[in-house]
Amino acid sequence: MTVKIYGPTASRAVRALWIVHELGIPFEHVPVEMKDLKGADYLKVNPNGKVPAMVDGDFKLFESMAINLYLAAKHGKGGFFPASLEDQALCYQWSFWGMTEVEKPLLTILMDMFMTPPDKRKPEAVAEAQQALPRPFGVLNGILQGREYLVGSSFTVADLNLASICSWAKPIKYDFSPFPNVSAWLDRCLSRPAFKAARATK
Ligand SMILES: N[C@@H](CCC(=O)N[C@@H](CS)C(=O)NCC(=O)O)C(=O)O
Repeated sequence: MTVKIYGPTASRAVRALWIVHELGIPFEHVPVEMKDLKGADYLKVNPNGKVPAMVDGDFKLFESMAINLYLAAKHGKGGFFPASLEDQALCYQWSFWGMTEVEKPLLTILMDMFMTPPDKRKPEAVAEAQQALPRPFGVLNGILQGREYLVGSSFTVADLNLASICSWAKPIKYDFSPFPNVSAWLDRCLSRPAFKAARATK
């Protein structure tokens, strides 16, 4: 069964495209345009009118982290989705943590820099977002001390999910100099061929 991934590459859909490339499973990319997300056809796929969404046979799923954890659990080999319940829980932990602690401030800065007209920019919101990031990045930097990956000793869905969120730090040129372990880990994850292939998906 071919998994369908909905959403333009230049959206959070790239997270799901990364994982299908990483897993090497057959997939169909449906690059539904942002202007069509609230149309009746797409609302049947994801009633929230957001991307990404995934369809696997009769099964529909939305939320990027849930899609990736599902696909990793279903197809992950060689520890990409770890075997032990504890290590699986750590994959959920880092995925939820990325969404709750890191995604919003990074997105605030990204949107302000690239999507917001100059007269609509909100320097206070950007300053608040900049202030929020050192705390989680400090936590991550500590966890990554002396280790290459978040869970066990190899690349897992935890790394993929969190790195896909943290990748937004690149276009905003976030200064990782106080967090060298995060910087090295992020470069390690984003240099994977599957991430590059995901970004090149048409
Ligand atoms: N928490 C959701 C967020 C989905 C989301 O907001 N996606 C954006 C694109 S990156 C979207 O569909 N925006 C259109 C809209 O909000 O109307 C996820 O991670 O899948």
